[in-house]
Amino acid sequence: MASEIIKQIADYLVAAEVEKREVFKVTKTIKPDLTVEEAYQAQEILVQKKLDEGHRIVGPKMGLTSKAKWDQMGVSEPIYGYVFDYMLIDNGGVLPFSDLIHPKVEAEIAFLIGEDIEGPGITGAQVLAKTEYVLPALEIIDSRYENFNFTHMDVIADNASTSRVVFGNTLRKPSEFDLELVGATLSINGQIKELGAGAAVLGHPANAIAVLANMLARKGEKIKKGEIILSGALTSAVLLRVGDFISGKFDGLGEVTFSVGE
Ligand code: 0L1
Ligand code: MG
Repeated sequence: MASEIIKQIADYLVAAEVEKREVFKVTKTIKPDLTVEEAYQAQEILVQKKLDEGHRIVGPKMGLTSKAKWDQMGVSEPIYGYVFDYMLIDNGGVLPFSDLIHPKVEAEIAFLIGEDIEGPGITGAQVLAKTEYVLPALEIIDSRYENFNFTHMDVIADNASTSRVVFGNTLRKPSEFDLELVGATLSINGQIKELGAGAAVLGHPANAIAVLANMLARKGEKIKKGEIILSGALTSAVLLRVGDFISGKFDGLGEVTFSVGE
């Protein structure tokens, strides 16, 4: 049973998202000694609030999946959050900037899950065997914290900065190619800003989904058939501005685009 202070953290972060305003990190304002377990409790309350409002979960997502990010943040484990239906933007669509605080975009590979995946002990190979399709995606992250300034615990409570997602239209069987070798470029207004490969995500994007299954198992949950799961960024995240046209091009998986409107 979550304490009042954990509920207060969830309320604080939901209000920041709804009111589109940045806030100081909760480890500064509410609970300096917040633990990882408590941060996930706050995230669960935040997720439940969205479900109670009638929103639907598209799937969990993985974040902080590169060694470089772990070293930067002094952690050694990725985090997860949840993507909801209201966060989806059509491929080629428009992201209204005024809906968000300070959005950034990153290129990812998503997994459409064909069979439930229940940890512990799940491997990347088992994930691939239970994946129906992979597809390209652009994730728009929008930390509710001032200047994306947070600790590992803060960002977990903030639903891993999850904000919007654009999925591509090309669905491929994962057996058709080597996902760790899939390259991607992220361009803004025709200029390549970032590039990367699937191997940037824990050596292979399927490994990130395996880690997710094993993390969910700690609280008796599993990855479910039909979920579409972001596996983590192949590229660094790039700050967006009104008027930007964003294109992510993925080897063998096509292009994903959107524009930033007012
Ligand atoms: O999807 C992600 O990797 C975001 C995780 C949180 C880190 C950030 O907001 O930069
Ligand atoms: Mg991401």
